[in-house]
Amino acid sequence: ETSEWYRPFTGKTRAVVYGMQPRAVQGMLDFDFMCKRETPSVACMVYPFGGSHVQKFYWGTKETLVPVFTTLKEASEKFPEADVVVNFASCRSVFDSTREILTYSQFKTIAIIAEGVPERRARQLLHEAERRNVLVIGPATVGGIKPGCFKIGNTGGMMDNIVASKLYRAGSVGYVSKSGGMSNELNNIISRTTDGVYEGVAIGGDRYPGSTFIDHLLRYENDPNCKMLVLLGEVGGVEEYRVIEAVKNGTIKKPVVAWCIGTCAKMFTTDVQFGHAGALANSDLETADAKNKAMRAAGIIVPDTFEKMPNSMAEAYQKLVKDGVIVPAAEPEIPKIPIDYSWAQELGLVRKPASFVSTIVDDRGQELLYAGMRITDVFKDDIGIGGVLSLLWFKRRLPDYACKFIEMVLMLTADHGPAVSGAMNTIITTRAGKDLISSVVSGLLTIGERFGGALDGAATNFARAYDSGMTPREFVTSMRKANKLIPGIGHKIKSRTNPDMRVELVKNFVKQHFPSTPILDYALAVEDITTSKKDNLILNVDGCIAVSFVDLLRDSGAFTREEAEEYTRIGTLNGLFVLGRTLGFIGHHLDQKRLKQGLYRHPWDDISYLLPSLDPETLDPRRVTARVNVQA
Ligand code: Q5B
Repeated sequence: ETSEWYRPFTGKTRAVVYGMQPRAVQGMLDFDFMCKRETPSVACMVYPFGGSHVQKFYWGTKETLVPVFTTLKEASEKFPEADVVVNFASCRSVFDSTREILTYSQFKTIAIIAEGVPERRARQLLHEAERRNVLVIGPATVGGIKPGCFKIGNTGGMMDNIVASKLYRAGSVGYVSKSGGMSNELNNIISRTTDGVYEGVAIGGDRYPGSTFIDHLLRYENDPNCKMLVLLGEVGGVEEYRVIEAVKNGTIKKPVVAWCIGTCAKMFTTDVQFGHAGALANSDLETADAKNKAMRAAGIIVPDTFEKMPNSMAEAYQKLVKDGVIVPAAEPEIPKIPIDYSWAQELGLVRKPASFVSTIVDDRGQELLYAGMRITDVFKDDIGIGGVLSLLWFKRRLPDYACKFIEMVLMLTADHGPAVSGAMNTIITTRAGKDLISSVVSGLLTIGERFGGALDGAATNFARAYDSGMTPREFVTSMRKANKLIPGIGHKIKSRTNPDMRVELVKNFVKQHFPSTPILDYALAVEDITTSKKDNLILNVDGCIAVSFVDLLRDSGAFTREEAEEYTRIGTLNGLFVLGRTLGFIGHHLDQKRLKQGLYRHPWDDISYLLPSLDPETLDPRRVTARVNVQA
């Protein structure tokens, strides 16, 4: 199809979308693809914020990039062939943006989507557009659709609706309506009763639309490819009379099927304002009944009720077919429309194995769930940090004494001074100018078998020894024979004579609250043996927490035996120290920052430098080998 004054949209039309409307743009591109257009109808977008960039869209199943410019000038320079603007600017900014669009002579058609444009402003725009011979569709409209060619923004709804109404290929019926919603109904009726829509425009429900019924019907009348006209008017305004006039004076010769909505207004005792701003009869002339009567009198095909409109359309269409005006074309293959994965999933059409499985938290619903417990209930029930940890680590609520125990562990492992490996690392990293996360992580990385991370090892070794029926002495001997240190035994500064009060606190609490403490008792018996050899070989804080936790896992009734073993195996217990000590590391980092401590350099006199001698023979392995060979 060629581009003519009466044909603003063809299969080659390119448009600028004004405003950031990715869904509408995707809808336009999907429509284009379905219509087998060669190029996407959206040339570019204009959005004043965020800088010029490109946005990714689907073109069928593949992806394509649509440029976004911050100015209309740039868009016009880059795409001089674009002659349509779909203006999504809000009612606040639509006046200025449309006025600017009108200054570019390349734009011949402007669709204005915004609702609530002040009537005075709308009339100013209308006047300016007329002066410049620009077709304005809207305001307050979804726009329009030209099957097989071009779709304005969100017109036609979802793709399945567009397929159902056969809007992917041209028919012979041109329609104009006020309402965007009703234009969808027309798409449906026309597709069922005729060979389909040639073009459809919703002019919008305002009192001063940019173009009116007659503007579009005259285009259709002049377009040889459009054979039959449909008008869906409504109560309010006198625009239908201009159509009546055109039919009467022979300007419109093609058959027109029409109906004016709002006939029920007479059932009300007062004036009725329908949904549209313009849908109010200001005189008898403007009532739907009066307009339907006048249209009928002028020779327009007007059914008795809206429900009978499909019959009227079918009859008018069949007559055109019989007269040879319309030769129904063979139906093309129904295009396959790729649907977005998320939508297909919502419809239950696709399934795929998830790449990730998560069983502890769900953030998708209205409320965040910790292991199924609403975050509001977490606070209502005041479950504390111990309760939250039990939900997130064990996916269950633990008894109160267990939650209290967890909190106690976190509190007493929170810090043990700046001299321990982890705190020292954190401090040095902070003093090297690093950020909180780097400093804390460098501290955490020291946690392991020797420092702070002996819990898992202690739990495993003591439990295994106990379960195997070894006496504490046999256990100590077996570890010595295997040349292994017992995890959870020994401390750098604490000893029997200088007891670690943290260990005392744990022991007392556990003895008082836990149902039974066999592994703790076993570890204390081991301690008796190790401390008899050396005073500092006490059951240390790691060891005491670990064996107590094994007793909790095994005997609290909250876990099966398998679960208890698994939690010991997968690093849960070291997690307690990691979590607790993170409190301290953050404290050390903040402390150093507060004190504005400079870069740390360790003094030479505190490092014993023991290097190899400068004798080249001992440094170079080849010389040593050569000498050995000579001797041989
Ligand atoms: N001996 C903790 O060693 C330490 C023995 C042992 C049998 C043992 C050492 C050890 C196991 C790991 C462990 C957690 C390195 C400690 C913690 C958090 C902290 C830290 C803080 C905080 C201490 C002297 C003699 C030798 C050894 C023998 C030593 N340990 N025998 N089993 N476990 N423990 N770590 O004092 O015959 O003379 O050659 O590795 O549980 O990290 O505050 O500092 O809150 O931040 O340097 O509390 O015990 O002793 O290595 O010189 O050994 O005792 O074989 O025997 P020491 P060493 P011998 S809590």
